[in-house]
Amino acid sequence: MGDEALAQGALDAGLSGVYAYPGTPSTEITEYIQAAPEARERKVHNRWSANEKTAMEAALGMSFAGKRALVCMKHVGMNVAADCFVNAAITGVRGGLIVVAADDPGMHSSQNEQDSRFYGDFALIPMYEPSNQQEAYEMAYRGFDFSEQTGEPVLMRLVTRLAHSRSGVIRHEPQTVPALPAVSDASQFVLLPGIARRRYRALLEKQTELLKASEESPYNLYTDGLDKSLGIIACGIGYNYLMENYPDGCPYPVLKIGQYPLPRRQLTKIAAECDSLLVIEDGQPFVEKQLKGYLGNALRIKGRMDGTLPPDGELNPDIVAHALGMDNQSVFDASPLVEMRPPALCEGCGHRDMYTILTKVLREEYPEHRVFGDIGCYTLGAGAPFHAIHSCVDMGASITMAKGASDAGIYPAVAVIGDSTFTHSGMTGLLDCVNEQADVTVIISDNETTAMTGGQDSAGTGRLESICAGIGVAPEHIRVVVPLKKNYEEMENILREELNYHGVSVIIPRRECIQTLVRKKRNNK
Ligand SMILES: Cc1ncc(C[n+]2csc(CCOP(=O)(O)OP(=O)(O)O)c2C)c(N)n1
Repeated sequence: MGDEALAQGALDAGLSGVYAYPGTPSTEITEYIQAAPEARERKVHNRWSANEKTAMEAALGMSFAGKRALVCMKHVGMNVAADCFVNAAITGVRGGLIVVAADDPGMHSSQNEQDSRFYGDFALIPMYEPSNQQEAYEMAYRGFDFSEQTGEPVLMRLVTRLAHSRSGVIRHEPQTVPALPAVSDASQFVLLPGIARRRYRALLEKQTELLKASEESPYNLYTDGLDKSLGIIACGIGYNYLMENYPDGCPYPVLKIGQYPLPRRQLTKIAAECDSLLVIEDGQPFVEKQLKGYLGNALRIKGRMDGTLPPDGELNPDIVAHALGMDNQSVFDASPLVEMRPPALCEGCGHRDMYTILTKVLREEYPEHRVFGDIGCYTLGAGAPFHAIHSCVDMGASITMAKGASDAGIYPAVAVIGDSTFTHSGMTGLLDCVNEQADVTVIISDNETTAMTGGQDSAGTGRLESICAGIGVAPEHIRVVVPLKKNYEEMENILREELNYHGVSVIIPRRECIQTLVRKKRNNK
């Protein structure tokens, strides 16, 4: 898998630690390192972090100490890590630091399809975008050196189709990298305004060096073509989608982009040679927009913005063929044959019992209720048969949205959040509730794992009650129940009591995820 190739590249480059919070399609990078014998032998750090921001900060700390660190997250994780991420460009790094953002064009398992390349551009750091698994390996293998040379973190952008598809990969000799000395003049990392201004100017000056590196990069490849009526700029996996349509070579000049900032020299060359340009990029029109700035409007630029390619969703070889006036049907369309099956909670899942009681009590006795949901398996409570939640926005938003709605007079305001999401970013919202004695009922549906992404460890397992008490929830309003049919009456009573209490209460229905339970039983056998 692209994820695994990247992980192996990082290991072969002398990685000292991976820091990550699970998120599709990035999860398998960390899982691969967790399972790798060489990671165990070399004691490469590989435990899950509480969220993407803590992961990013820990990796920066490892880099500060002179060692090579990898941070992995899905695209929306970049929003969580952004504060440290953007400032890490200003502090710079010591040990090589690669930040992986795995984007999900087409939203296979995400709530948006934002393009992480904007983050790299915003932070003014170099970026890699592999077009295949081998490049994912190469970029990780060489990226730490590049990060150490430039003194900057490198952002590596993947997309789902590359992260999760498979190919053979040729490895290089594993490197044994002596750790660099830790930063001794720590003022580099002390972003007081006087230092930050100086560092920011240095970062701006470094852009010339980064541009030169892009222009000389083997990942930015110009291939000439006879037909100059069109020039094609193909980014990352977009290059694969293009070349699948031309097994004998593309008739048009092609500029393959795998490294940013955009290589100005090659862009000017292809623009000067061709009558028009087509930009093929998965995600948002990141390059297409910049081209209009580089090249002005004199040249016709086609892509997602002028409708040559669709403005949203994942690209594929057929969509690219269509944009080029060809009618290939290489992708088999199974939709007429397969009935749509919306995802649903597993049979035997504790979230089901929680929703059974919650919807029963709320619908029968509190018709004005609103339930603020969160992100995890329990988001499936939005669908049939429960139709139980009225919002799902971002990780942690259930508690804080319930608070805001309660502040605005909604009663009862209920939040439903999972255990991993609670420790990811729900805890701080709970503190806001406690500080204002908000009238909210928080249900932490605890299956003792991070189930949605495949059952990774959950940071607060075994400690949720003490965390809530530590935050200041009154101990008598922290209620633990076992969500099973035989306990329905007790669950109903507890829910009613806490809904009628006009302060902060936390109900924790706790029962192990049915999937991890089955897996454990199978492994024990
Ligand atoms: C910022 C961000 N990071 C990661 C994810 C991926 N993700 C979706 S749900 C989830 C965790 C859910 O775990 P938990 O809250 O315990 O609920 P469960 O799935 O176990 O019911 C993760 C990591 C995401 N959607 N957003």
